[in-house]
Amino acid sequence: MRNKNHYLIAALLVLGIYSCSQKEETQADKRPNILFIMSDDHAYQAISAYDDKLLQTPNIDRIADEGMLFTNACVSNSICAPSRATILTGKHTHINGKIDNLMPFDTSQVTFPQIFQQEGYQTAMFGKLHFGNNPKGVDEFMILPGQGYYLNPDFNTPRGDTTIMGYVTDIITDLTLNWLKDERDPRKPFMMMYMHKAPHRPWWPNPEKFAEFTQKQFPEPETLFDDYSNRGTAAKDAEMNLLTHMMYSHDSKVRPEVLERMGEKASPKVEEFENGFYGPYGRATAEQKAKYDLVLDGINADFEENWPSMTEEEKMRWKYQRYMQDYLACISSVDDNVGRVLDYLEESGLAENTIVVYTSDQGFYLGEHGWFDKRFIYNESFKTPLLVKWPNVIKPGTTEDEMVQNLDFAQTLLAAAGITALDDMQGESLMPLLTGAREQWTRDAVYYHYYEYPSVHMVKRHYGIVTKEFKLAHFYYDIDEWELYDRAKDPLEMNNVYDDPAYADKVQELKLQLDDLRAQYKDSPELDQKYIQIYKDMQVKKDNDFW
Ligand code: SGN
Ligand code: CA
Repeated sequence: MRNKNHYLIAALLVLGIYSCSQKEETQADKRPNILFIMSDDHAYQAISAYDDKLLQTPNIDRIADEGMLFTNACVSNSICAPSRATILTGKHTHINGKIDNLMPFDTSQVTFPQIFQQEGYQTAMFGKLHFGNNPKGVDEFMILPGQGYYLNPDFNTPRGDTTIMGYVTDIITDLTLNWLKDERDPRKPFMMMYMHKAPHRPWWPNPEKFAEFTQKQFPEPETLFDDYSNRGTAAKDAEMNLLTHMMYSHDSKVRPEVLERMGEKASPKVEEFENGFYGPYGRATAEQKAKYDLVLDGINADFEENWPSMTEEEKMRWKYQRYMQDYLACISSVDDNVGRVLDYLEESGLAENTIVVYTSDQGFYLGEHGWFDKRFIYNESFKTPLLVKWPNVIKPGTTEDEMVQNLDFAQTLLAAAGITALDDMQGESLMPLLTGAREQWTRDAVYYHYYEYPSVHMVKRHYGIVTKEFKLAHFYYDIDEWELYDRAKDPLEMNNVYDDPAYADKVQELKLQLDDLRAQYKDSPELDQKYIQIYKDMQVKKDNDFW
């Protein structure tokens, strides 16, 4: 009996100690959770916290209302995989080696989720990585292979590949929510990367949003009919104009059969991707197709009837509206789904100790300068949305105009978690800005370098320096041209004042500062040449269809 009691007491003691230590662990690890939300090609012009003339995004806006909106956040190389490599490594692309979408990534490099994992965070990633490799340092992942599909997407997972039926934005959110609800280890803080494919081209909304948004008309940007006359060769030579490069079928969703039937009447003929329309539409089930057809029939009837009699200007306008209808409809789904996740954080009580970041891998042209796509150092693609909330740390409703970059994200998140960043990371922690210690922020200029040329959209190689007041860029490879923009006087960047004598001193000064930045970040003319050679060796062809 005595013995039995003895055992019972011992057992209770052990249980008590165990549950007590469990409790202590929960309470001891006060480090903040991180929810890093990133979409693909989401222009800041399409977030109502920045500008509400195109779209209302009440859920994304909540992050700014409760936190901070960065108005001068930018990327260091405006294209998908390079931006992701910079975010993951905290290094410029000429250092991490992923200078364009095609270069392989050296996976022996440390990516920041690995550091979080080592430091005791539970880590996960759902959605689009578009990196050529599976992620490292995440306890769980389900990612789209390559660009991924909007409808019934495939996923790579640690357990093999799988296909999930439905609309990609909803599915990525379901995966994220399920993990938060069922897989999260309450004893550990989490670092979750929730990354959307939308609104990447070819802009396929879900059927409901498609029906809703095709009923809308959107205001045109001031520079829709830009003729690039006061600029350099690069803007003129780029192949991303709505009228001349946006595709009828692939982009505007005119059925190939309709184009075929119209023949010359559908001119000017734009070169189409093979299977451009049937790529996404072809993945739909009969039931999904029936819903899309209801809307597609209307678009196609309108095109067939009205297009042949339209002027060039009217054609541009028609394409712009079709573009905005689909692009913004995709974002509207992202916004709804971000709302679902924010709601869950609130309901579960997690919100209080969770940093939420919303950003995109870069910005995008929504008809500004007559364009779609990105790549240029000009504002719409150089800048990227950045909204951050962190209860009790960031003052709600704050706007910050300092020059911050995707280069800074890794160091910022690590610093927020109290983790030391790697010495060779090249960004700066945004903690002084987030915590209101602005006087500790010293950077006044950022460095930019774009490489992927010659390739799809034909944006020439260039590097440059950007301050709050000026932007100086050097376009090279098959040209040697400089451009200077006075950001305050010419916010739409319509006039290159590089040769204007009034700016001669400014040019001198910025060139020196640019040299310093190149030296500081270990970029150089030799490296430019090295990457040109590697690109040639890879025999990357113009308009390769891989990406
Ligand atoms: C695809 C797109 C291009 C886009 C690149 C790179 N065409 O090739 O318009 O510039 O990706 O985008 S489409 O077939 O998707 O319509 S990135 O975001 O991956 O860098
Ligand atoms: Ca992108």
